[in-house]
Amino acid sequence: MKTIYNAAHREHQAEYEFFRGEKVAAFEKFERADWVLSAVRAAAIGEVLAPQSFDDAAITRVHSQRYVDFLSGAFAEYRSLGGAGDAFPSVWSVRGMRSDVLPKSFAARMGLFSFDSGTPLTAGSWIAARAGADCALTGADMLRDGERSAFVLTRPPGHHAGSDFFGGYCFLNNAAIAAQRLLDNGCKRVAILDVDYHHGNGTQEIFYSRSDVLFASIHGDPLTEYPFFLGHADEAGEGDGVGFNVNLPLPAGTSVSAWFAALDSAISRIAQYRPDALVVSLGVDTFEGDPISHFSLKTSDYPALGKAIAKLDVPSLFVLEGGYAVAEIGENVVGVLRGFASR
Ligand code: OKP
Ligand code: ZN
Repeated sequence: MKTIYNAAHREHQAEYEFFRGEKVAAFEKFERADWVLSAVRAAAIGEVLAPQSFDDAAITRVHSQRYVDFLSGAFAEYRSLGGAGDAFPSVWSVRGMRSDVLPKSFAARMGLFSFDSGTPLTAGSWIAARAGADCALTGADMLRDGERSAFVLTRPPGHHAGSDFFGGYCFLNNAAIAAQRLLDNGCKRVAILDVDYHHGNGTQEIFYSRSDVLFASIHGDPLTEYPFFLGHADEAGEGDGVGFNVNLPLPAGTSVSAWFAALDSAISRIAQYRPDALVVSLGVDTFEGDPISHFSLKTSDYPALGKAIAKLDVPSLFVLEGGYAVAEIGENVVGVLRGFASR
């Protein structure tokens, strides 16, 4: 399996994030991708390629133009106002307030286009995220050109970013951008399987009223786990999308066998959908040693995940999402990719 590597990921380096009122080292750090790249090279799973470049038009298929316009210039604007360090939102538009009027204030637009204060916007966030979208688009085109699978090795992750908001360490939704590209390249139906510990609220939002993308996610129950406000089992889609959104929330502390049972049910639903291509939002924060998550997969469990995905026998694009146990992230990701290849 070939890897498309986002070398620009290092441009995004958050100085810190907040935890219980304290500044702590950012969990979503550049070493994550470095470890995955070393593991991909050490396992010799296939060539490592640089992305092609694409116009913003491929991104505004899923993100709003006003969001892309804001985000691409946001850090420069922050600096021009005298902002020091990374930028954080501090005010949000909630129920009963307007989101259709674009405020002039920078602070107000930071809030309009985000849903948490846990996603530092740094000098290089746009460069890194934009290059990640190019990697996702390159991967989608590789499937069109006949590859059976490919791996998008990028950070920051993407699945919490929605059509017009950032959050959860995510700015551009790489998996959604790739899924839309697969449709634009001729696929009739694309499935997205999200196995990250956290619910992919951005991906769900983007495709919630559509039947041409099936979104299936296994994640920590939002009653107790981030992103809290989406990811419940009764969210089945709306309008044309009814029946094409599948959430399988599991309580924090869920056993490995219960997790794989949920995977089986997600995979059966995807098989029944008969997709022309599959995008996997591959977070390995389901790992027992993950510092911010509460499932208990072991390194030796990850090949079985890849094998189960391979049984679908559909061209598959793996896109890196979370995974914060830095020393094990590479081996866990490569375990999935090798399991897939060995089917
Ligand atoms: C992104 B992805 C920990 C706070 C956690 C956000 C978690 C985002 C996870 N102190 N805040 O889904 O892995
Ligand atoms: Zn996650």
